Amino acid sequence: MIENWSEFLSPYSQAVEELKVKLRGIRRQYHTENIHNPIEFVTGRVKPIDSILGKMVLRDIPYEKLEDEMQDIAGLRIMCQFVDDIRDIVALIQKRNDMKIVEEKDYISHKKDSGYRSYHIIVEYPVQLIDGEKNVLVEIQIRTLAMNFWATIEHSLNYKYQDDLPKDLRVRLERAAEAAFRLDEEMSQIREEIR
Ligand code: 0O2
Repeated sequence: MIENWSEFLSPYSQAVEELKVKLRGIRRQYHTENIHNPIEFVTGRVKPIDSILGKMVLRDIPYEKLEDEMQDIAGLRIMCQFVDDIRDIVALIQKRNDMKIVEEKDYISHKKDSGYRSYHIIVEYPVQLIDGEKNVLVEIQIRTLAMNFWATIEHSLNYKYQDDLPKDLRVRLERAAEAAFRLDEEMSQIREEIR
């Protein structure tokens, strides 16, 4: 059992707040230097308690293993204009020394069965607390605006249907994901031609 949820979640909130500032700082620097900005916008959240509890049941995660096995209690999302921007952001995160990458999941080259595409990086991030340093896991999702458009709507539709969408609707969503990906490809090609 978690006796005090706000105490348990507090380092995660701190990690999210700090990383939002840092990632938005990178965005600002690109803007100031007047070079193509790979970051369109950044969002962050701490997973709501009911979602944590739901995922614990779904993935059979006991309380003792929550910190190690639930990698997305703290989540950051970076939205990019182009697929190539995602590679740039990944390279940028790989070079940083204020966080340690523990896992990378490339759902762009290997999309999920649902059609979902995004690049996920799980990092270990140290937060400074009054009783010392604590490493927390943070999931950074990097995706294009088109991938985000699809994922946001698919997530809310699935939520309404409690993850039990009829097969024909799932097939249509998969097709919509492909259409979003083709849109990304077309936008990249148009950009290349303009260049
Ligand atoms: P939230 O917070 O509501 O977004 P795995 O065991 O690898 O299948 P795991 O460990 O949960 O699953 O990690 P995964 O799949 O790498 O990342 C989970 C998060 O990625 C999800 O969080 C979503 O944010 C996003 N995601 C993964 N698959 C899909 C998908 O098919 N559609 C959409 N819209 N998003 C997806 P949560 O837990 O769903 O919660």
